[in-house]
Amino acid sequence: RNLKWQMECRSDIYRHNAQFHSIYESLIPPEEEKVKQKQLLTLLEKLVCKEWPEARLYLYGSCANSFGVSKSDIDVCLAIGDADINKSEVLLKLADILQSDNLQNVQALTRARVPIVKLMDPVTGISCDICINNLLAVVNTKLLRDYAGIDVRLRQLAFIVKHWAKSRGVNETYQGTLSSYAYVLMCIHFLQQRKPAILPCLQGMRATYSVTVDDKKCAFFDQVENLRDFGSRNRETIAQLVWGFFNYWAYGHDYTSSVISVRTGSVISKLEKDWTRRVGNDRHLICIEDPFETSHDLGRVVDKFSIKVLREEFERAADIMHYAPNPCVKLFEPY
Ligand code: 3AT
Ligand code: MG
Repeated sequence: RNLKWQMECRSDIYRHNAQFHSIYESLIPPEEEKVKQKQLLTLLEKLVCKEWPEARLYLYGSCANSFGVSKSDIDVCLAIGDADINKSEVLLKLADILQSDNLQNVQALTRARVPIVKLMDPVTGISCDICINNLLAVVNTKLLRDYAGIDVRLRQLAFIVKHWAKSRGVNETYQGTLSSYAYVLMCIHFLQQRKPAILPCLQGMRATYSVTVDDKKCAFFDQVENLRDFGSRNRETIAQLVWGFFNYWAYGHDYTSSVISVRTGSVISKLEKDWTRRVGNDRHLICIEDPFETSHDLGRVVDKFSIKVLREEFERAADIMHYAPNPCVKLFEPY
């Protein structure tokens, strides 16, 4: 009877794994979306160059970090060499230029935390946010993309986690839950911690890429095509990793004293970062260190109410992965 039970468990594991795989596949954006994004970027470059010939446009965020699901908006950064420009003026000017070229819903949000121009391109149907000189975001986009190039399980895990977070309403920074960027860092960190590790710590290796942005040195190993075998000694499947991820954030993480750090590939202490008490609005109830802006805690948006929501959601997800007969359905049920 024991053997029969073991066989049933094993077939369940295979079935769940196949289901997670097909959810992942269904979230990957089709190639024609990439083509349309390029088309819009080319149009924007043409318009911007007329006014600022030296300027450059970079894609960042999920359309460029390889963690974008189908039908995402695109994030664009306008890099104008001059650091002394008045961002609001540039944004208003930019909005003017775009408006007169048939782009729709053009809006300059000059007072936002990250000031942007929003627009919708009626030809491709793509919505887009353009910010100015936010080069740190362009560099962290590259770091995420490079990690994704090492082991496909990162992209699989992050797609499932992002899909879960959106379905459960815990991907809303204005409501005190976490950004997509924070969730991807949590996935990278988790895979750095597996035994054997599935991901290395790129910032702890010999730097093959190095730039200085806003006086911060951003350096890491980026020849990831040489790291394709890195995780091969670890044979964990995507279903096991999804379970492990939620289990860690539900029952394994020390919320009182720990900070997760992709930069060091380890867990570090709140004490060492001086993140032990509330300063202003930063409560540090869940601590996720930004890989480059190391004084920046991506969990700082979380307050005493939303931490409860988050932790209950992690526990719910872990318990579903453990006990539910059909975790792939239950996990993503709308809240
Ligand atoms: P979605 O698919 O749009 O949900 P995304 O990866 O585009 O995911 P966001 O729209 O939240 O994520 O952010 C866009 C990019 O901006 C991602 C990252 O490169 C940068 N970014 C976001 N939040 C922060 C932050 N708090 N600190 C530094 N960079 C950030
Ligand atoms: Mg985005």
